[in-house]
Amino acid sequence: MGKLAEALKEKCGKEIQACDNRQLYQALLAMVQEEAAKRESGEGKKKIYYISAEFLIGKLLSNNLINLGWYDEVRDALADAGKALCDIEEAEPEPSLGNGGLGRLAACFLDSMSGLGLNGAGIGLNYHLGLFKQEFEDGLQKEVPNPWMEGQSWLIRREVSYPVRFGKLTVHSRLYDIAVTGYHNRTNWLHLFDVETIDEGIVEKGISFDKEDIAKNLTLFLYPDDSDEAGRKLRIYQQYFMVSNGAQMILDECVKKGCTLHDLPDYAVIQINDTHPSMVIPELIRLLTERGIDFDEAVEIVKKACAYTNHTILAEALEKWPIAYLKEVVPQLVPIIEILDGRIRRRFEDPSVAIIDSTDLVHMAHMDIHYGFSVNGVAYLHTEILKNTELKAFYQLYPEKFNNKTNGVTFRRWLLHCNHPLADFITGKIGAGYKKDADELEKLGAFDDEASLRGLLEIKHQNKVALKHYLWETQGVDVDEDSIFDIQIKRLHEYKRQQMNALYVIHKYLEIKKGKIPSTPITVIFGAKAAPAYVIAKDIIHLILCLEKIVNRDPEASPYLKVVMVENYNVAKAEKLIPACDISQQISLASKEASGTGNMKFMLNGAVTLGTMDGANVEIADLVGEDNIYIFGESSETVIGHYEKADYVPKDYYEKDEDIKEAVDFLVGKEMTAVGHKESLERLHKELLDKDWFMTLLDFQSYVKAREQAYADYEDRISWAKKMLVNISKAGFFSSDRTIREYDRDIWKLSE
Ligand code: 26V
Repeated sequence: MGKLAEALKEKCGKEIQACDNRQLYQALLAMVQEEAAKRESGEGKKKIYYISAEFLIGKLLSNNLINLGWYDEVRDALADAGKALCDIEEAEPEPSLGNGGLGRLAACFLDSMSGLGLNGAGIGLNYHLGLFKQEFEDGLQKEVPNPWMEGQSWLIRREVSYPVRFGKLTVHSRLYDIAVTGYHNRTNWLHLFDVETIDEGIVEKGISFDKEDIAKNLTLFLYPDDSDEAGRKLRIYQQYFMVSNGAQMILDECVKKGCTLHDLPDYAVIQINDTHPSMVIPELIRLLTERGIDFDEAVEIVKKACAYTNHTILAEALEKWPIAYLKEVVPQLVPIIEILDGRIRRRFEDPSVAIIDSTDLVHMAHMDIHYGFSVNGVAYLHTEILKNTELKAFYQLYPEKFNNKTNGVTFRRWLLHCNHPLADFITGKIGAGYKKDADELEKLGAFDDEASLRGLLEIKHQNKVALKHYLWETQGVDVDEDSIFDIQIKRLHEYKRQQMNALYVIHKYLEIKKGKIPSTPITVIFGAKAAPAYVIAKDIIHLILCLEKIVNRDPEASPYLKVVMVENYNVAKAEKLIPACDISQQISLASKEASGTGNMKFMLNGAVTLGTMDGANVEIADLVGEDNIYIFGESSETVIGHYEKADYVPKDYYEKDEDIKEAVDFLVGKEMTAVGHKESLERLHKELLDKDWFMTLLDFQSYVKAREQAYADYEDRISWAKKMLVNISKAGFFSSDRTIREYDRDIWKLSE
């Protein structure tokens, strides 16, 4: 019996065979935690603090086993006792501490920081119920709480607490840590702050609760509904609670290491992940002055320590808080923000760069740009748009602050863990070096002989069979493993254009009904949560659920076309869907998707992208070449031009194109209204015809054409497998290890 098997047996207090999966999970969790703590390292004077309102870390057991180098031994020891590690994984609840891309990116970054041995930590909040769990009821999304901390979890309670003052109310925090094991490297910590007075009992129907009772609700949910004033104020409470704790902790840690505070930038660099943590700037200034530093010097210190990442150009997502809300929630910051704003107004005439605008809104991003030393976008195109359009005035003031850091994903989770057959296949061809140095994947490109390509197809097939079983067991839908798996999984937002994908499904369905049968059957899979108050997004979910009913129940169409809407899409589901995908839908309106990271995960797992020239798709296209990607749609320049001229009229497209008219009108036709809610479908129909803010109809025909081309090309499996091979072999650039090295080289400079 191996060492780990012995240890596991001892931890369980009985034979492995005699334990159930839950007991084994808990024993393994405890063993991992002990080992992770041993690998903690305080090494490094300067430290990167990645502050983020979201860390979408996913399940941790298997990933930690891989990072510790324990995976194979534990899997084999369990197998010897008749147990399967994948069943034990099912016993682990998934923490849902993020909405989507931004939170998952933060988790990938932590993994890479530890894996590269960088001195770093994450700082965030410990939401008890996280993001809501999605259930489908009567064709609609229903939100229910998602408790994830029951029983033993990865959280380690620390004897660390800070006072955080909101006007007259002071709350005392409690720190919980989660170990971030590095791949064959050091352990860093994810610090999650919480309050002990949280009361899950105040949750009423669904996810509604008393938004005013701060001591009971502060860390109850991730981003509670901000469609009303109380919800928006609660967000400010959460954000300040996060940054005040973070700032106090950073100062304490630095002082312990010998920092005089005057030299804080030699000890700490703070990466502000979007604007949610922006109040860390005035908060640090406040704390530094409280500790005896002169105001002007405090401003200079903070300017050298803080760097800002922008993750979106959508105006509605760029946070602007009414100063009245800040006066109520964080009165101690308001005079500081006013001084910061005053200085900017005296320096620059242009009112568009002010922090507080003429309507008394505080522009959080403006504060970050003026009072931080770095501003980065998350993909080449996104950074260019920031410099030339959205943040042009700022770029002219501070060209030296702007830089690009194209996103990446951790290959430990998104290849080694989620796709064992593919990882083994690659190791068999090029050795294991790519696990540490993702650029080595390039070597795989040489294996384009027929036997290797058939090997790749076989692995994809195997993964499709696994997904078929999973979908059958979890949702009772039966999909054909020999069909094309065409997948769009991401948050639901109009700019991501799930509605365009749905219109294509309608178009295809109608073609099949007219007798035009696809050569290979098609399975269209969606997974998406909509923000609870985002009405049109929920209408789009309703549309997809209606199509699922109509198409799958139709005996004429369903042998050739299936629609699946995966319920409660989350990290664990992504890990099952991505390895099984043939076609990766990345169809946002050009200029709107800052980067996307799902696109990278799909490519790495051998899916071929069908996408617009948006976000990181542009870089994927550059790397794989036009034969290995399906690009369609108007360019970002054209789209930006339409917005500037306000000359896009969706009705023009509807009226002059029979296919579009037919697909759009299907929404309110008798088949749909027989299974769906008329009000919702009519609202969506009207939205598409009268507004279509994200120009679905503009790109529809070129989308159909590109999609048909992809399906036609799929018929030649060997040439398709070559496209898969190119995609995998060119994916090395999208390792978050590369991204993090660039952050360190250009922004953090930890080892200088
Ligand atoms: C936030 C909100 C909040 C208010 C309502 C509408 C709305 C719409 C979008 C957002 C996005 C927030 C920022 C975000 O998650 N950005 C994503 O960041 C990823 C990591 O950089 C990137 O890959 C995605 O393209 C980008 O959308």
